[in-house]
Amino acid sequence: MLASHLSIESFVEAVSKMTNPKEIIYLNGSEEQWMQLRKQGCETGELIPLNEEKLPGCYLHRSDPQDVARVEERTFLCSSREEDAGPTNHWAEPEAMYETLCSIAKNGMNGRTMYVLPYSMGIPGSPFARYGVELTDSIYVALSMAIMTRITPEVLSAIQNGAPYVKGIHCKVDLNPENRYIAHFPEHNLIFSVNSGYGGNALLGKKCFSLRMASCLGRREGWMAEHMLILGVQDPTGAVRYLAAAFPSACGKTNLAMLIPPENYRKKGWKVWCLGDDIAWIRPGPDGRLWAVNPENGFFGVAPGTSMKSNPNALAATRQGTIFTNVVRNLEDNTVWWEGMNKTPPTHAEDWLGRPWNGELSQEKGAHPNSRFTAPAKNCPCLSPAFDSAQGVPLSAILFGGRRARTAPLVYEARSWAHGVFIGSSMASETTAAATGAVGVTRRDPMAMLPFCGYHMGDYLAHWLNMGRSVSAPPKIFHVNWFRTDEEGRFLWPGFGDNLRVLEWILDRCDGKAHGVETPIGTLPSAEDLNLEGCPITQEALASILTVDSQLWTREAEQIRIFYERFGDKLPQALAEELDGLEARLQK
Ligand code: GTP
Ligand code: SPV
Ligand code: MN
Repeated sequence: MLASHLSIESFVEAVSKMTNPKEIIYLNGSEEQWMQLRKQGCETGELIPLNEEKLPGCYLHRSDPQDVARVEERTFLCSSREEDAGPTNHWAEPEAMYETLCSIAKNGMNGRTMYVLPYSMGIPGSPFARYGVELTDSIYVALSMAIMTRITPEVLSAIQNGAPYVKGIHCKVDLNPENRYIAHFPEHNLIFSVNSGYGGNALLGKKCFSLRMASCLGRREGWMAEHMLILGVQDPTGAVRYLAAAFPSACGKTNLAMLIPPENYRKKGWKVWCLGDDIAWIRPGPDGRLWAVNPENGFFGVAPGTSMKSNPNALAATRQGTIFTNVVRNLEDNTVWWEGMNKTPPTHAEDWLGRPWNGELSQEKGAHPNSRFTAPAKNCPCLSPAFDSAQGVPLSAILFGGRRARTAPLVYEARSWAHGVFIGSSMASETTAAATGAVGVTRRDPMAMLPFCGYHMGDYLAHWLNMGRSVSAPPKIFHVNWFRTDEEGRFLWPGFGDNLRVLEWILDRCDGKAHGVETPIGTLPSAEDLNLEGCPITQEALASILTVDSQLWTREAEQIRIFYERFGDKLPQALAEELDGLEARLQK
């Protein structure tokens, strides 16, 4: 299985010899097969059918209580040379890791069915599509992949006819967290995941393939695989311009991608179109711009906080054909609920663990903070007409951002592509529940790719610099922060739909139309430069989020210098110079 290419038949045979399933089923994407699987999932208890009238085709899944998020500590890059994994990845020697995994997976599918999932990331047959085959013993994973990727008979025949594909082995074994491994073998074109059934650990087309493996491919082939949403902003003239934005997990990508403009904007004809909420593959186009496609076909979104007020489009997307994971089950009408959906939690319900739960009386939260929905993209009311376009959309701007309670202002513009890469490389965010570990700790997360980059982060930053140099009209780069708080920890910026006010300034900057104020960290709008008609924010709060505190930033620069030391001589010289430049401007 370490051969970089195997016929699908040989791959299936080798894995079934090892894992010993009771049967093997090839899934070809037919509705009949999916129906059969849903039925079986209900019989095994993996799926709980929900109210057919209110939530047609929707199911609830409860994961193992110890298997509720990505496990970065147990995620490995198995390149033959340790230095190719770099200082920010866990590395393991490929042969040794492979042996370990084979011994864990030995007879691991005993008594279970092995499903063969030939899938495409991107439109099958398009030049940008990449194929994968996931072998899994989880009905939940198979049905989730059916939503998140494109599975068609054409993909299977292309693979049978020799098209390259990424091999994926996923085996639940006994879900023992101590024996959990998410391992990537980029040189062997293999992903091997054992003992988890959850999201990014198990839906191998997502983070494992579309980011870790694809970032390696992109480096070789001259494109980029990024943890980014893609959206189109339509202005009152009807023109649509496209942006991509990298925020770390649970920092607002799905919400921004499906934004509903504030009322005064809507009245004038503004509209936002969603192309993707998590992953972007970006390449140079013939016109000298960078073009982006979303390789996914669905949304694996954070449930808590999703409401008619915050994100009606996401909520609408979950009203049919959706699988909910680890949310509250409302027993009154067999529907679902989570914290932040509305102010009336069900009183007769089950929490994410399936225990009796009363939303008025229970002390504990009902839904897990990283509970999710897996919803088909086509359900989204604001899905862009360009969603199925094979060549993707041209990017006007790239945004970086994260959760920063202090330090980072609402928005600022990079001075150049290299400065933008510097901003992305040094971005930081407070950790969330999307990965196991402490929540709320500030960590540097270059381009929101720290857990997802498939090779040395220093080489990755060099690739970014090269990509900008390789095109004549690269997008402009900005940094945003919706998460500034006051002394009491309350958000200062209203966020959500009001974020369009920031996007408008950004797009006007791209057109050379908007005014900005130069500061040591980049160009900021002044309060007058933003359209704040109808915006619920005080002048005082606004002043505070549009200020650059040079003391805080001097400390920030010191911390970036410490972070950069980790990359040693792999740190691109241009970024070292950008840091020197920032320090020099701050001292002036
Ligand atoms: P992943 O799927 O993990 O990659 O997450 P994501 O980046 O798509 O994050 P998502 O949009 O699901 O948002 C996560 C959390 O941030 C939710 O609880 C949202 O309610 C909250 N959030 C999103 N946008 C904003 C905003 O503009 N302001 C504030 N205060 N919170 C926001
Ligand atoms: C994230 O954690 O960034 C996600 C969810 O989008 S997962 O698929 O688990 O990676
Ligand atoms: Mn994500």
